[in-house]
Amino acid sequence: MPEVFEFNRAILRRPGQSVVSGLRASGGPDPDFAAVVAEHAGYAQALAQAGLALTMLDPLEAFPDAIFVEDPALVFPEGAVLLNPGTPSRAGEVAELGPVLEQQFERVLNLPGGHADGGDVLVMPDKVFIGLSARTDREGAEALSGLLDQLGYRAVIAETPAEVLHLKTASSLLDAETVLATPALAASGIFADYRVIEVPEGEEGGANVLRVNDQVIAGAGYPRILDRLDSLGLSVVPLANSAIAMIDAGFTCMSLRWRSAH
Ligand code: CIR
Repeated sequence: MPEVFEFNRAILRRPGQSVVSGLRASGGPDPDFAAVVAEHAGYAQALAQAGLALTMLDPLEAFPDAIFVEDPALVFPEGAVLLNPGTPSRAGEVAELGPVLEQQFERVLNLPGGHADGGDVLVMPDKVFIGLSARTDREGAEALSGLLDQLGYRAVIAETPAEVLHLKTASSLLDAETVLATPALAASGIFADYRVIEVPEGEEGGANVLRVNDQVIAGAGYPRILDRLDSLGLSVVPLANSAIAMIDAGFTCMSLRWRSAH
């Protein structure tokens, strides 16, 4: 049985010029477009080097945040889920991804109600956490829980600390038993069934890392997280992300990843 972090395919979307107007929770200046493009290309290259075949979608200038493909949708080997992003400017991204997912998946389910962002969904081997946030409401979380049940996954709905954008802004899967989490999220107790590695104080912004096959992609600007992951015996790929971080990017949200049988 493959691990939940074993993937052979991914969908990404190339940034268009409008990406510099992407949403950001704490204000702040626009990132430099060329720097965003370079960081996105570095990320794509890391996924390819980890063994994934990439589908690179064209930019969508009308949707500045469209590079974050794992918010309007989720994918599993058993099928894809089209969600309903919890911020109005991103709602139209769903219709753009629908036909792409219809081509790649036999089953594509639609969220029947409420709002949910893929960034609030953390897939563990035995369950799928759905975090309640400013983007994912209870109606959406419960509707998504029902869809996951149809795909054979058990969902657990959890609170997310108020100051974080998404559940996965503050937590990441490292291996089948281990999560990386900010102290605030760890303290909530939702990860009581797992080994929890707490992000060192001052590096909370680096809690979103991406385990993909035998590699862990992590932000190059978080030396203590990198050391900690390395000391766990993980093969760490540090990537520059200071430009995309200005529009609240995470490594998990910039691709839809799954294991395909063909
Ligand atoms: C947004 O606010 O929607 C984007 N600027 C960033 C989305 C990042 N996605 C994620 O953490 N899952």
